[in-house]
Amino acid sequence: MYTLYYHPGSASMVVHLALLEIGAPYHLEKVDVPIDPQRDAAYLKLNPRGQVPTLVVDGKPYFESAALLMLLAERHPDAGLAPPAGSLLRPAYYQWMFFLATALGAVYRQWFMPGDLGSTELAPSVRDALRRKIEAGWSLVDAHLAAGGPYMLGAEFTAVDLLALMYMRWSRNMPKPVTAWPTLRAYADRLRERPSWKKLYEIEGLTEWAS
Ligand SMILES: N[C@@H](CCC(=O)N[C@@H](CS)C(=O)NCC(=O)O)C(=O)O
Repeated sequence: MYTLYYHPGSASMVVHLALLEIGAPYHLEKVDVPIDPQRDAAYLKLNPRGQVPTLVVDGKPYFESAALLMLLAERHPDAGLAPPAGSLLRPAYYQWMFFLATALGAVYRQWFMPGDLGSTELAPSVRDALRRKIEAGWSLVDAHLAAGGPYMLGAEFTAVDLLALMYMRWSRNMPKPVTAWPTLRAYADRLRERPSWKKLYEIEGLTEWAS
């Protein structure tokens, strides 16, 4: 039994999605963000950064959504979310996981949380630079899928697609949402048909960008 500390629609959603895809038993604990160090001292002991997600595995708490996703994929090989270690697709699996988490995930965080860059509102030049980085990331993914989809690792759906799906959703209110790229739009539509996505919306009470 896993325990997932989550906030609806946040970085925890990819971990939640993976648990649903795997069919593993889990317990949810909702966390209000930003956390209040006074009220949430107990949570800070689980996750010293005060962020979501935190996943408790075998009684120990861990953070970082992409790492948690890879951990779940490894612990449940029958779900087929990761190519086996040593297989031909394993290098591409690592490459895209880390690309998505760093070139997109970390930049989204700066876009949505200007406090990380020391201000309450992003300066126009910084905002523009972050927007261009995010769009460049999506252009690269779009070209990759157009050259050899339908999924990030080719023929088979994997955990990489779950991570991409969460980050694609985060673009929905940006100047150029992913649905503006035809290949990404078709990719997002394909992924949003998965039962895990619909179930996640029900459980987390999400509405926007359902399909
Ligand atoms: N790199 C981390 C980022 C986690 C993150 O930024 N979580 C956000 C929600 S999407 C959060 O907890 N924000 C509250 C805060 O930082 O105060 C991950 O992917 O797990």
